[in-house]
Amino acid sequence: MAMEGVTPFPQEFAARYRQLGYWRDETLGNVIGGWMREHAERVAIRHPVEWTYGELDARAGRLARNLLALGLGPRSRVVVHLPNVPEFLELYLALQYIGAIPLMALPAHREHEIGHYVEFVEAEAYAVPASFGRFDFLEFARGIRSNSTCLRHVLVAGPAPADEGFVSIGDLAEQDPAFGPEALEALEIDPDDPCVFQLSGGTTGIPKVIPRTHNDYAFNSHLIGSVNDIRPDDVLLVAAPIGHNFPLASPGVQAFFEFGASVALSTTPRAAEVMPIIERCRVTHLEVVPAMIIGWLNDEHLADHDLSSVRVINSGGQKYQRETKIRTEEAFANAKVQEVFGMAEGLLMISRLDDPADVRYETAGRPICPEDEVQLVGEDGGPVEPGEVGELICRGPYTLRGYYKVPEVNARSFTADGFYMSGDLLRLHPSGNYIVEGRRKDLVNRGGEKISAEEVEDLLLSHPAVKMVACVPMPDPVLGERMCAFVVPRGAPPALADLTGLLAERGLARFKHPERVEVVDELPLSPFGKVQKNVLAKRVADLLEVESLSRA
Ligand code: AMP
Ligand code: DBH
Repeated sequence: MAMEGVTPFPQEFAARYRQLGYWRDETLGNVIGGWMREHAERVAIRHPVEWTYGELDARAGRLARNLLALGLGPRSRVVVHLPNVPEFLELYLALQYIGAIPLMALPAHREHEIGHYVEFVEAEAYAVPASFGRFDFLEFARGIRSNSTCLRHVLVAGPAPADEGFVSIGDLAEQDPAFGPEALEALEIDPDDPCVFQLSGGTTGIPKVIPRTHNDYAFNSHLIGSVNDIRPDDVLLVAAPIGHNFPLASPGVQAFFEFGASVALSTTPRAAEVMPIIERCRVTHLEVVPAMIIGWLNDEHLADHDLSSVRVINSGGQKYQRETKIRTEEAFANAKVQEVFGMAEGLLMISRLDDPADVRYETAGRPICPEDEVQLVGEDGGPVEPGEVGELICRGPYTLRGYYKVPEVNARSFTADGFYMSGDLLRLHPSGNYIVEGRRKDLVNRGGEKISAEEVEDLLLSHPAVKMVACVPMPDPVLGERMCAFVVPRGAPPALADLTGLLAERGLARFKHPERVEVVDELPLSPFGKVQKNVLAKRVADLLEVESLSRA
């Protein structure tokens, strides 16, 4: 029986994906467990600890059985709110071994997001770091737990406080479990169940949860791993939030583990911390968003380190300009840039390392699987002429058929025949690759992190000085875009700090706060009465241009 709230793939599609050997009907836990045994003597994690596959697996196995003893098991939901620490990996494996479903929160998420996710997926456990940066995660977890009707356990990376229900992940990975290994073998886990809940950057007031199944997720990382020139002695640097689909599985940690290669974890993307790791661990692969690379290219630490080990740079999440790609290849002299056009919903496009330089520089690549069905459609839903810009719609063996538990959103996010409507505007290049031209969806792409305008507008409307509001992207040389709020005031116009003060109070993650406010008498409306956000985006872009000219 399909899990409630999860839209299954139609029978005939599932049968075809099986017949083609794409879906193996193995749980992700079994697949990963197989790699752990196959590569037992090799190094799995190089930084900040050095663990072999054998050690990582032994820890994850004990943790898994101790989690069973806590009452977690197949289909239990666990909100994972961890930075790039080794505990993330042991917990991810352990949850896969017991068929529990981690929801991949970002470290920057706060009350507004976490509180919602915990209740929405009815999480039984919540994982936080004992300490990380200046934010008090333990105090935060106490609040989340006391407000929750479902949460029973707080799993802590680092020492756990004495509070009831708080346990240390490291302790559970080291203590002798009550159950033997046979307890894991006896579990019944359906490979068509979700193995992970990814988050959509999304466009709705409430962020959407993406169920990725065991069958589809194992296939996803396997296939994209096969076009990344991964060799057993290679090392992947993980500096973006590890739970995100890109560093986790596109190709990410999952594909590197399949090859018996290693990962090096950095809790920050700052050049001062990352460059020494690249040098010391002889990192071969980077997975970055353009904003990260641009930050590095402008950082003095780059020149101080030997970066000659880097061969492959996957960049995704946001458009990566040709000039930046060229500068990147100058800075990392032995590396090729490969652009990934990805989405937590599934479909992955990538340019190939042996593509002509022009294709690698100009395009975002092409789908990784022959069964990825990709169409570019016009406003009327019909296909556009080759070479014309259209909205990307897609379906295939690792693309979701529905968001979790939101039938009304699904009704407008998918076509009648199950294509996911991405909201991205693309054009086909004569080489058969795609060029990203823009998007139709209402979000701001801030350095690869997507911010739903509606989510922020909904909160801002509760400010007494805000009568109407429209949040739009404004250009930024490093992040690509930042958010500007156009506000029609009620009474005295609010300052930016008034708005961000309210958002902070509501517990909205900081990266979603607008960074500029423009007070206006009215919002421009289309003949249908819809706010014309493109007009506002153009207006703020022009303002920025004038301001930069007057500074020059
Ligand atoms: P999400 O649905 O939150 O996983 O975000 C996926 C979205 O990120 C895509 O639908 C695109 O809008 C954007 N995106 C991902 N990769 C790229 C890329 N290489 N170039 C431009 N946009 C991208
Ligand atoms: O932006 C994304 O969501 C993304 C980008 C590159 C992604 O999910 C991925 C690769 O898997």
